[in-house]
Amino acid sequence: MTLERTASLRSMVHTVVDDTPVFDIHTHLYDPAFGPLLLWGIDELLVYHYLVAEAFRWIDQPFAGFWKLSKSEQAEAVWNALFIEHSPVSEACRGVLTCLNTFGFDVKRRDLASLRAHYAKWDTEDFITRCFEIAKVRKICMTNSPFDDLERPVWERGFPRDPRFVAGLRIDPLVLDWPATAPKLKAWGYNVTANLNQQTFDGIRRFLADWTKRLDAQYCMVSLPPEFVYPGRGDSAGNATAQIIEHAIMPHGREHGQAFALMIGVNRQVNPALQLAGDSVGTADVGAVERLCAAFPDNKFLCTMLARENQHGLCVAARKFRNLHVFGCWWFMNAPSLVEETTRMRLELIGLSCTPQHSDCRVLDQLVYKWRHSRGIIAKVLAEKYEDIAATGWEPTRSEIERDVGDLLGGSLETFIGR
Ligand code: RAT
Ligand code: ZN
Repeated sequence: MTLERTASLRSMVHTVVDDTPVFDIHTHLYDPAFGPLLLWGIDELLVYHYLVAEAFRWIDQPFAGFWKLSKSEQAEAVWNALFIEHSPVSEACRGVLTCLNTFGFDVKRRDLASLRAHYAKWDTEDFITRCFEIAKVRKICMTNSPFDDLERPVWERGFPRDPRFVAGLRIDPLVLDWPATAPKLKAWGYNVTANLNQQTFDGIRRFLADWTKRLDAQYCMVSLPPEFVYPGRGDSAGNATAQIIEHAIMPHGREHGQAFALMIGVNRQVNPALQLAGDSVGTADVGAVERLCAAFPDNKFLCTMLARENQHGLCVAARKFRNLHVFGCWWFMNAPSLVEETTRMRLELIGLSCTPQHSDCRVLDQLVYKWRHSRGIIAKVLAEKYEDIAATGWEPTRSEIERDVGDLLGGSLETFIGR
């Protein structure tokens, strides 16, 4: 290929990746019907737990003192520590600047008060539309937990759905802490006991079926610690997790054609004083995922792992099991250098049959930066791969590139989960 053709191929790939609407398959955003649960604005951006963890590296104050501050005071503390007293070079800080810059604010003024004044002019509905348009997001999947006391009553009441916000049924307490969860299900009218017997599994299945229907859930999701193994690990908690998966979630998934999404590798609350920012990472056992995929060939699994060390093994697992779809560069993996190496490795090992990224946004505005940054990396890696095959004479056409990018940005996942 001539240099000119290479440059035009590259620019075509960037254009297509920038312009293709994405289905963001995992976020913590909420349908506007949830009112204050949908977070947006400069203060929410600043108190994002990714930033709070970084700010505490500088803030010389007891953790408890910080948590007693109002949200705007916390935001100011983070702003001062990470933007004013030091340059905001981390990915999470850069993300705030990408948002502000995209919204037309002059970031070089370094003026939090004027940023707040700008934000005060917007209303929620307009802001949602604006963020979706700028980020070119066609729909997002929420994280919806029946165990969340703020969220549950809204679902129980019912509301007209905003089609841009689809639901994901999140069930961590059910999978990880049956002793504490059994009484809740019982209180909600499900015929379960502390004993994991057939009657209990049937009750759990009814609970999953009811909430799947109520949410119109795209998939059922759990986050798991690095110690997660399948089959069970001998102690009672590990065994309960494995049994609930085997006897309730798997048959439920088959009955409803619903994929089970696994997010593996989070060590919860290694520093509880950091609250939501207090979770860490550990290397997990990819073999557990392989054994699940092998044991339940008629179930579909989505999987993302938190440790960099697990990314290669997970890709290889996807080469062995077509009922496994790898997605996202999750949380501590969502740093440009790691997204780039992971995306490149995935394309090299499993081609286009994966979903390179989800946003994990907790604040609506973040759609803008998370997708801008991710698209840049996906385009760069993809262009490199097309250039490599073009060197053999196999030059991809624009419509082939559009097809491929549509798949990477949510299309292949929709096909996989059948939604
Ligand atoms: O990335 C995050 O915001 C984490 O706090 C977690 O919520 C994680 O994404 C999860 O879904 O458990
Ligand atoms: Zn998440």
